[in-house]
Amino acid sequence: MGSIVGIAVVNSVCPEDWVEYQDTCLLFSKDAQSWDAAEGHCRLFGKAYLAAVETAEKMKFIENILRVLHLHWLGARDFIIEGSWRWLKTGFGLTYFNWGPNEPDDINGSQNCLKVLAFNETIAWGDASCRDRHYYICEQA
Ligand SMILES: [Ca+2]
Repeated sequence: MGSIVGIAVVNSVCPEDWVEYQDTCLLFSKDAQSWDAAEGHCRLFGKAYLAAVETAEKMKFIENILRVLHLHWLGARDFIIEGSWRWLKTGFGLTYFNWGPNEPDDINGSQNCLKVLAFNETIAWGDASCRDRHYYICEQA
């Protein structure tokens, strides 16, 4: 009676409310901001930046969380050279892509920020006006 059958030791390296992914911590925001404001908010959270998704595995991880959430900003833009998307995290061009159908479409020539959202059943990427206010994903190395 009353024996202890197991003790779960929570040993996450991430702050409260952040989720651990490999060597990084991810925060899914509870507020909606423009891309620039979102980036500023991530910076306020220590050494965080808008999240980069460099691999299909990481995208899968984010997808599983986003199935129940709204669309979010990710940390890439093509505002310097149209169509040349770069991660804020590294400054490097994207080598992995996960565009949704007919994306990116650069509507009105003014969609230069990366969002992740649901296209019917699929979670994928689109471009959006950087001034739009969306939830966002911060990443802390
Ligand atoms: Ca664009």
